[in-house]
Amino acid sequence: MTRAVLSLGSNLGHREQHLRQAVSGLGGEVEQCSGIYETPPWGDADQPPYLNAVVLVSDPGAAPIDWLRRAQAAERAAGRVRDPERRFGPRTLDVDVIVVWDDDGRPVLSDDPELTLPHPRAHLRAFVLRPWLDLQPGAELPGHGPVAALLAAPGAADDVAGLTPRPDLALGSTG
Ligand code: A4P
Ligand code: MG
Repeated sequence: MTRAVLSLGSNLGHREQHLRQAVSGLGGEVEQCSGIYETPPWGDADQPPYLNAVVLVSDPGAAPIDWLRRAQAAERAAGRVRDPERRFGPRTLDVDVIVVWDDDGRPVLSDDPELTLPHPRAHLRAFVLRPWLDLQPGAELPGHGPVAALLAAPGAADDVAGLTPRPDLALGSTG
């Protein structure tokens, strides 16, 4: 049994549809979906704005690596094309594994480049932390502390004001 927080992002094509299709194909139980935020591009400014959201998922039969495999399958299904020259460039769908908890509720820690846990850049990203906090107000990012504090810290704090809630859009179930 594992639970996971997955982040979803899209800035090409029918962005909302890409996010919704990803959620419907993750398997296991989608326990909670955050609201959707419109966010300015991070890391590579020369691209369209993103829609971002996070989901809380669980599956009695899923190992941590299974969440990565499912994330990558969702990206392929959205027709994502990787540009090796643009690491942080535009994409129909990006699904990242932010944190995974084991059967006992302990966070899984990994420095394996294939699946690094928690996600190595999550603590810097308002577009991950803000929707996650909406779902779990007491959330903690292992090794970094409370998500609420990270959102107030230099790095993410400057970006929070740029996030625009999109209550006109939804992932399909309520958070
Ligand atoms: N990998 C290792 N750990 C993980 C993990 N915890 N979750 C490996 C997901 N993947 C993980 O990922 C590169 C490699 O990371 C994979 O081989 C995987 O095994 P990728 O999906 O092939 O490449 P990527 O998506 O270009 O890299 P990455 O690191 O996911 O990109 P980022 O850092 O997510 O940047 N701005 C806004 N506003 N919103 C966004 O969503 N997204 C990006 C993408 C840039 N700017 C953005 C947004
Ligand atoms: Mg990714």
